[in-house]
Amino acid sequence: MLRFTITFLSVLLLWAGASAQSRPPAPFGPCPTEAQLRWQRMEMNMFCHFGPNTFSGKEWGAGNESAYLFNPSQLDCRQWVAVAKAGGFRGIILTAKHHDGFCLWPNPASSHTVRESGWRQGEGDVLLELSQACREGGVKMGLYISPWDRNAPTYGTPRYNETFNRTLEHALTRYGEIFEQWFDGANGEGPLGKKQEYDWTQFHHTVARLQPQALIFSDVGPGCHWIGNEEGVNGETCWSRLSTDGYQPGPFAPALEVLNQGERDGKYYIPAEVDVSIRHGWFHHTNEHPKTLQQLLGIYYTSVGRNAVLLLNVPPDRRGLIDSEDSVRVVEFRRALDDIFSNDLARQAYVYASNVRGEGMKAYRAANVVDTHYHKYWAVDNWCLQPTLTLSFAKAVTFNRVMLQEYIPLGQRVENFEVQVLVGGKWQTIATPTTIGYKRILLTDTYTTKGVRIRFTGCRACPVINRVGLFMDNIYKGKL
Ligand code: FUL
Repeated sequence: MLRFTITFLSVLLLWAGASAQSRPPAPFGPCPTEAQLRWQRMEMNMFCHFGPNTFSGKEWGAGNESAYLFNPSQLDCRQWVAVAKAGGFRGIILTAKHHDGFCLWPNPASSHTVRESGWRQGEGDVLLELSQACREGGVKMGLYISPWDRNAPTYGTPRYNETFNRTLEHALTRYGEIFEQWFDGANGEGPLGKKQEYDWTQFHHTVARLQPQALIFSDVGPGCHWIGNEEGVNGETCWSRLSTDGYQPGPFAPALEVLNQGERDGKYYIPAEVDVSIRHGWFHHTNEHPKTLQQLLGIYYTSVGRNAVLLLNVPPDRRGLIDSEDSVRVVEFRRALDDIFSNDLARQAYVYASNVRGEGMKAYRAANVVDTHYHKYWAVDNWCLQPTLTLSFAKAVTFNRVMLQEYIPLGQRVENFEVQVLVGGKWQTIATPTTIGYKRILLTDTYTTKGVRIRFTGCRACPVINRVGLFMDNIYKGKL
């Protein structure tokens, strides 16, 4: 009887184990919300710095500029949207209010706005025009609203929090859906300047109440976070996690290095956003010129290629139009990306994995990594933390870029891996990177081979991979 019971129990345990493996892997650590996932999948958005600084030639206005300074002669937000679309940018974030306090919409909580300017007899509203153009063009709209305000008379007193909150309420209720609310951490008041204790809790509640799907950007999130520099270079290791309790945007943010790499054991899921300008400054200045195509490609690899969303600033000029120098560069950038990434050589591979979850269940098969369906992935059994994925080719392929994507709805799980190629019948290691996250693109030397192998050497939970790609880039000449 005892023997029978033990046998029965073992069968039951085995069965339970097997059926656990037939279910998808359990999420690991903090995971993205649906809004964060949607946002990460946008990959590239366009930033537009526009306001009195465009006309004064400054980067930080003092706040006492005449509202009449703002006077674009041919403002056309449809042209901005057209440029964004041509570049493959999915959203546009506009500086609705920069540090000088000037509002690009008739904000009732301020007396320094388009309403006070002579532009369109004070009847103009840039946010309204952008929201209409975005809706027509199928591009999402986001808002930069600077908490630091050099014009608001109440700045530096608790009353300013009320003013700022009303500003937010107004901007977030009149222009349709906002995908991202951008809070800048900059404050140049200096030791003798005004000190404002921001009521972040109230501001965040206001955004969540009025635009629940909007991601809040700041140095520390909570929706997405700054990477600690404005050069476009995210950390090679990048965890989409941060422990932000007790921290604030600005001087009370975590160390720049922490922002640049995220935190392996961070408490919250807060992915990285890379904000960088196509020009030297954030605002358009006639004596500046856009970055080269090579520089933009480098930025792509150190942002989208390192588990971040790229927010590229393309600033409108005094006419209220994007300069043709910039729009041409944006189009070249898109063409180059299409050229590099349109031919995924991995799709020709026969893919074999050392383990496939649930005794080789079709749903988790290795070939899912060369399928472009986002929600199809290769998964292994829970105990399998060091699997190997092999791509073999009937005809040798030549590549110098390796792209991997983890299926992040289940968390970020890979900590180390190796890429190998088959050379003269032997496996040769060509890269030993660390994290993957939503997307990682590796720049390697050029290899011609019939075999590529990914060895997962350090995983915090069984890896879940939804894409492996191999590409040949003949355009970017730089090294990262
Ligand atoms: C910084 C600001 O001070 C710059 O003017 C710009 O808006 C940039 C995106 O963020 O912190």
